[in-house]
Order: sequence, then C-alpha cells, then structure tokens
Amino acid sequence: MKRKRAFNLILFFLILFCSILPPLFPQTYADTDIISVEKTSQVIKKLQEMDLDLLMEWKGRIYIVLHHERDDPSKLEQSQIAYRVETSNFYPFNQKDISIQSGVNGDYHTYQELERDLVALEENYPHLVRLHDIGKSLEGRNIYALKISDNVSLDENEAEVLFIGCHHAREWISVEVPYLLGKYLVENYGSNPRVRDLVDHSQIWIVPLLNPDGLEYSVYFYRYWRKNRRYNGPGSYGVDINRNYDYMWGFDNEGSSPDTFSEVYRGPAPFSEPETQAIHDLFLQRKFQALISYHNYSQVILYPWGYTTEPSPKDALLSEMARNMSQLIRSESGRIYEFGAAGSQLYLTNGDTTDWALGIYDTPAFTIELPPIDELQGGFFNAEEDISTIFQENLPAALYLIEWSIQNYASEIPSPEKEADHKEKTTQTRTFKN
Ligand code: 0X9
Ligand code: ZN
Repeated sequence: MKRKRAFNLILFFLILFCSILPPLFPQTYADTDIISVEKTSQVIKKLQEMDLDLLMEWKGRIYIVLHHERDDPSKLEQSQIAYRVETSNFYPFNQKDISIQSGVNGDYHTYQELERDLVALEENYPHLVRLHDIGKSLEGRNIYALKISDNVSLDENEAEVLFIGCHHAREWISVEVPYLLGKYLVENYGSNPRVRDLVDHSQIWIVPLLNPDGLEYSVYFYRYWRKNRRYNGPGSYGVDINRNYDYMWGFDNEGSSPDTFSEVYRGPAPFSEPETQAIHDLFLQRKFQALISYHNYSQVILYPWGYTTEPSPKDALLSEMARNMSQLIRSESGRIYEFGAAGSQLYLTNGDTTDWALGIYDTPAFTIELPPIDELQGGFFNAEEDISTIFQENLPAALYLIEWSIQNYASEIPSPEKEADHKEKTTQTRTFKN
C-alpha cells in the first residue's frame, strides 16, 4: 500500500514536471514530424497528388510537415518515396546547418538584435527618428514603432502611413523589409531628393516586429511557430494575431478558428491580445492614410475583403493601387507579384489587420506576401542572401504608398461628418472590446 502511494506520488510529480517542461525545451510536437524526401521530378509529381504540408526545399531535398492525425506516412511508402525523419534538425542547435550561416538566425534579426538596431537608428538620426514603445507582449517584450519624419518630435499636419511586420512568428523576412525601409529612408534623406521630399511631407510609422514573443520562440525553439505565445490551457499555446482584430471577428469558422489548438485560433475575444491592442491604440492616436502589413510567403499583394469573396466598396481603388505596386516591383526585379482581393485571391480570413483598417477606418490596407511563390522555392525559409533582393524590389512599392498618402492627404477636405463618423466607429470598437 505504502509502495503504491509512493508510486502515485512519483507519477504525480512526473506529470507535473512534464507539463511544465514543454515551454522550456524545443517543442517536439508529438502530433507533427518533419520529414524530407529527395527532390526529383518523379517525386514532385507524386507529391503534387498527395496534399501534404510542404515546408521548404534545401540542398536537393524537399521538407514536409507530417501531421499525424491527418497524414499517413504509409502513403509515401505506398508511392515508393523514401523519406527521412528530420524533426531534430529543426532544433536551434542545428538550425545554423540549415540555410543560415551565422549566429542563431544569421542575418535575420532576433528581438534583441532588432532592439539594438532600432535604438542605434534613433541615436544616429535623432532629427528624423523617434522610437516609440507602443505596447508590451505577454512575455514582457516591447512592441516598437519607429516614427520617421522631419520635425519628428512634433505632431505635424501631414499624411501618416503605417508599415507592419511579423504578425506571424515564422515569417522572418517580414521583419527585415519594414526595418530596412526605415533604415533606407533615414540613410538616404540627405542625398536623395525624392526620399527627402517624402519624409518632409509625411509621418511614417514602422512596426517591424509586432509579435516578438512568437519570433523568439521561432528562433530559439521551433522554427515553424506562427502564433503569439498566449497560454490557452493545458498543452495549448498561441493566438493568431492576424485573426484577432475587431472587424467581422469570428465571422465564420473557415476564416479563423475557435479551437485553441488551431494555427488560426482567433483568441477568446476581439483585441484580446496585446499585439493587436497596440495597433488598435496606435490607430486611436494617429490617422493613417494607408498601410502595408508584410507577411510571407506567396509573392502576392492582397487587399480587403478577406472575410468574404464580395468586393469592398473601395475595390476599384485598392485594385488600382495594388496593380501599381505590382508593376513597380516588376520593373525593379522582374518578379511578378500577383494581386487581388484577399478572400478571392488566397483564402478566407476574418479578423485580419487589413479588413479592420478598411472596415473601421476606411484606410486602404494591403497584405504583401513576400517571396517565394511556394514551398518548393523555400516557403518560410528565405536564405540570408535573399533579404536584400526582396527589400530592394519592395522599396518602390513602399515609396509609392507614402507618395500616394501624401497626395491623398493634400486632396482630402476635412469634413465634420467624417470626423463624427470616425469617432463613433472607434467608440464602438472600444465598447465591444470591454
Ligand atoms: O493567413 C494570413 O493571415 C495571411 N497569410 S499567411 O500565410 N502569411 O499567414 C494572409 C492574410 C490575407 N488575408 C486573406 N488571405 N484573406
Ligand atoms: Zn503571415
């Protein structure tokens, strides 16, 4: 009897220990494995018929996320495809062997590296840059926003534009593009008359890393992590912050999920997460003419609506702006970014940034899904060498959006009704939130 009690006690502590342990160690994801297969045209052909979650291509092999509840590895065996289990390669210890050459995530920023570089930008260009802390993540990290403008410490009567990066943790390139945009603007202010003109006539806000907890988790623990790090209950972590905005939030279960384990879990309530609250609060203080939210991958430019396939009232304008941006990118690098309304072009989403910005504030808002086009070209895993090319090709589109905002602002006639309407809508949002 005594022995049994001792055994129960040991069992209790073992269970307790195991339930505390997962957040401290790389997540093994009992329900997923990463496998790789040799990349040959025969294998590609067979894979195309299999509806598997293709992750990346590297050194002549294709990497696949195997979801055990859905994917049966015997499918591969039946098709005579030899595979190798690679799950352990995705631990941070081996990460540098993958496509990253230096440091834990190479030329990509960790939270700390980004913080250091943002502080340095402000120190080096104090007349053009202010670093704002617009919120704290669940794990206490700062959510930073760079404001770039002449007379940067003043609130001027000028157009405002917003660029956001990294809603999704594993989308590392989406941090680099907005960060490099900020760096480019301040470093070229003195020498490039167009840049000077844009910076002088607008207030540019850049939030390069909206999901710092998620990014850190992706860098140090599990490269494939997407959501933030909200604890949802035993074994379940994370809210998809691009499903947490308060416009058509939870409209259906296709565009987002009520299931806490889902990759597109929308959270318990709109704006339940500090990251989305930070953007919400920034919108209450500023008046944005336009925004771009960077994601990857797919190489497309998307605009609302995402929650429905119906066109938004601003469809013609948004489509024209997206076409212009796509053309600018194409003339820069030759790469084609398709464009279209999010819900019809890609898939349905509800509670995303762009639907909310348009739905509540009437702000033209774009999701740019950065390269590559698909999993076979690398998926979420852009090489370090790609950072600069992807930034360079996106630069003309970002400058266009700033320019468009300045022109649109100048032609806007302030009307009392519009202001009242705007105030009413923002109060509605707040009421709903509380
Ligand atoms: O699903 C998302 O939040 C975005 N794609 S990602 O692969 N980066 O996660 C797309 C959001 C754009 N909206 C719609 N497709 N409706
Ligand atoms: Zn994304």
